[in-house]
Amino acid sequence: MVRINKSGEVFVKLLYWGCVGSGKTTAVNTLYRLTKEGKYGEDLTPTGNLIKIAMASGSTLFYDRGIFQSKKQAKIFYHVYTVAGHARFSPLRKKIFLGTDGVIFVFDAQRSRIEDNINSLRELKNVAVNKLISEIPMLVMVNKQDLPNPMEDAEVERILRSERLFYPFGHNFFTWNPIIYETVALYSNVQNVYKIFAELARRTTIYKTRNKYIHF
Ligand SMILES: Nc1nc2c(ncn2[C@@H]2O[C@H](COP(=O)(O)OP(=O)(O)O)[C@@H](O)[C@H]2O)c(=O)[nH]1
Ligand SMILES: [Mg+2]
Repeated sequence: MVRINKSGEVFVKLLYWGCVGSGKTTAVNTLYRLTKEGKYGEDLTPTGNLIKIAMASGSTLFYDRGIFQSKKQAKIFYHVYTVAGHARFSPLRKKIFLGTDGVIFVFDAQRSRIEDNINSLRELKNVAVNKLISEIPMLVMVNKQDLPNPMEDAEVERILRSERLFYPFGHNFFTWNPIIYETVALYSNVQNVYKIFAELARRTTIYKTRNKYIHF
């Protein structure tokens, strides 16, 4: 939940979720580098360093966490987390999800990973108990577009529809359907990493206002 302290600072919690190895940590690393360099006139600036708690393999052990501050609205801080994707860390993911204001689901675009992606998506749905899209904005990365024969956004949209995470035209939530971004999280070849983050931040702010006045 968005928290505000006495001096009016606003804290927003955003989460990258997805199966092990889909590119969550890489995406946050790249976001950190892009915003730190500030080459592209991004609104965000990182405050402090990224905290990464990893196994020897480089795989996330507990979570990664970074804090980004908005330059335009200096009182807004985004606390960004990634979950550890290994199946055995399911209880931990549930804890990290608590209080989340927005989610980026990271699909691995490699076809060999379809089942892992879907299992991870189902776990997220389960943990979020019907709040995705209706109360918690969600966007989707189809990551690793630089690898051969990647899954495309239209294919992922079909999966979201069959998981009931994509509302039909005319539905109240239609305009809040997840946007699906084809991405490359690697800094060297980056594609859409900042764009998706900025859109999630934007939606989170709108949802906050909306949820205050509109009850579902
Ligand atoms: N080719 C390619 N590799 C990627 C991309 N994103 C991440 N990776 C690689 O995938 C592996 C797992 O990435 P990581 O960020 O640790 O995954 P996480 O488990 O979701 O945090 C690493 O070797 C990354 O370098 C991408 O967009 N393209
Ligand atoms: Mg990781």
